[in-house]
Amino acid sequence: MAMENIITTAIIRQFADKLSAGTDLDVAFVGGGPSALVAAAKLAKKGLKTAIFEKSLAPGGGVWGGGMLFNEIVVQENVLGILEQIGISYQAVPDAKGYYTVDSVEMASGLIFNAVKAGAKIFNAMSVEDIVFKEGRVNGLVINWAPVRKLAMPVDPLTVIAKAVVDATGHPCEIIRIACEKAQVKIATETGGVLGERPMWVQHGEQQTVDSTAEYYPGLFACGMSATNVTGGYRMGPIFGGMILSGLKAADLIAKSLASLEKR
Ligand code: 48F
Repeated sequence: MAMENIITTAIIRQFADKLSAGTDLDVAFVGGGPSALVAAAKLAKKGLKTAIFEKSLAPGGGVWGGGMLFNEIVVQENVLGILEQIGISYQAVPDAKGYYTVDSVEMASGLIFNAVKAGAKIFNAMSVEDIVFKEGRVNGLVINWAPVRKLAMPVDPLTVIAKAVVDATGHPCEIIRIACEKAQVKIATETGGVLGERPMWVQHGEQQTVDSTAEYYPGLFACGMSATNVTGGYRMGPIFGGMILSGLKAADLIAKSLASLEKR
């Protein structure tokens, strides 16, 4: 076989195997921002079949750009342990006890590497355009190549089945909105719908992100900024402790929920 054919068929076979395995999951994340990367790593380490579908070429979401493209982010003391486990370094902010800066490229690449090494599969350049909804439960995702969506090509999507779906799409909370609008479900908020994000208030935003991380409908969870948006929380800008804690909480909630599903 020509060397060109060897390379081509190796890639096609390997990717086909990976994608086939990724169509029947325990947990499917929509979006590969920091909260999803942390949650997916924790779930994969527990032995759950976990994948992230990310529409951009590079997962990492809002981490890469730091604050206004100054590629540094801020984290708080209570997440240093997890950064140390991954091997991500940080620097104390002078005169602000408990706050640290992290190089955003190191943070994004560290979180991605950690998730992949834990066993989570990441499918990049793949856009989630719908959910699988049946028997009163969110059962999976409808996926397509991101460029296909961008170019509005009339190409039918494929489907992923998952016991738990996580909206980790950040500010737009796209998947919860799809559930409300297309499946016409009432989610677990005061109004039964998305409350929408409030303006900047750093301390409140950080805590609300963690508090809002929840299962909003059977089979449908939200973490990170998506959860904040669903519950009408405040935004918080380039401080990321809340995203990491939200990811850890999401992993615990999902593991517990799947364990109770197994028992039924
Ligand atoms: O927004 P994002 O980084 O997720 P997050 O974990 O973190 C938020 C912070 O980055 C930042 C912040 C920090 O304090 O406020 O905003 O909540 O990443 C969301 C990811 O989801 C992808 C998108 O490209 C981004 O990488 N995404 C959004 N919609 C889709 C999607 C979709 N329909 N299909 C696939 N990926």
